[in-house]
Amino acid sequence: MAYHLNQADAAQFHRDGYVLVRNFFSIEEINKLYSIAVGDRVMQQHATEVTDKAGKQTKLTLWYTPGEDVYSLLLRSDRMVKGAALLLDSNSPVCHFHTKLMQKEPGVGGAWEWHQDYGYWYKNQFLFPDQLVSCMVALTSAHRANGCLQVIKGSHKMGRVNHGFAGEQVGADMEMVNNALTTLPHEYIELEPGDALFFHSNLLHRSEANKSDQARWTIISCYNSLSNPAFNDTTVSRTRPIITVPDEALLLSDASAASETGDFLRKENDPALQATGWEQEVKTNG
Ligand SMILES: O=C(O)CCC(=O)C(=O)O
Repeated sequence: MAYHLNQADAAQFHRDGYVLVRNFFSIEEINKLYSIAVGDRVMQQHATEVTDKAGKQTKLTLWYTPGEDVYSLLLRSDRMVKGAALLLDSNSPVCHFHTKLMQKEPGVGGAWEWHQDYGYWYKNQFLFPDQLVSCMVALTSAHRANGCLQVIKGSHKMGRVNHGFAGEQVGADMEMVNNALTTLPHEYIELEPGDALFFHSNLLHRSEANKSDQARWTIISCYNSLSNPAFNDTTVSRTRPIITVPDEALLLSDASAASETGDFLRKENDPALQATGWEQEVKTNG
């Protein structure tokens, strides 16, 4: 039986800005997904490299509309969508903004600078940060050595802080980050495959480069409520309630790799990335 988030989880999320669920997906489920992901040609073709402040690159593949592939069976699963529904500040249906396959490769995978996701999504003109939530699911172990996520616990309560440039990334105003670091706990979120971290769009987070010889791969799905319009965003999946699949689907179905017809990130259409000049500098593989 898959675990479903409950009111105690929601209370933790509202207090800390995140809730960590160990073994949210089983090892069998993650093994199946990860073994497809590492050989997924379409995912690699649509991967994008993002340069951090130190000039290191980290790789991700981002897409919007969920389909029938193995990743979609994870992000559309009852446990994920109901979890998001419980945490979002709205009773309207849950939609899928986007999902990213994060591929932080051994030795080369770069850092993510301190930011709030809403630092990016404000530029898409989403109205309500409380109606946006992300869920990171670990596909490999994520430890300090290979650049696990770090968060400032409770920082979602600060509201949105200003963001500027940080390499090709959007980075939070470091004066406010340092203020937060002197006031709130700084946590390293170490994950094992199958662990899931739901986090608020205003939670300050970062991660370091992968200096180890172990890959650090995760999948991050971002959900919004249908009642949260984005006035500077042309993507469509965020306006369509997710059609959920049973929790068993990921394991039991003949799930496939990504489809050539998927709607992957097109940087020139993404206001958050345009604002950083990303679209001119980023290198797309394939
Ligand atoms: O993968 C990571 O380490 C961080 C990714 C991240 O911060 C993001 O996608 O917003």
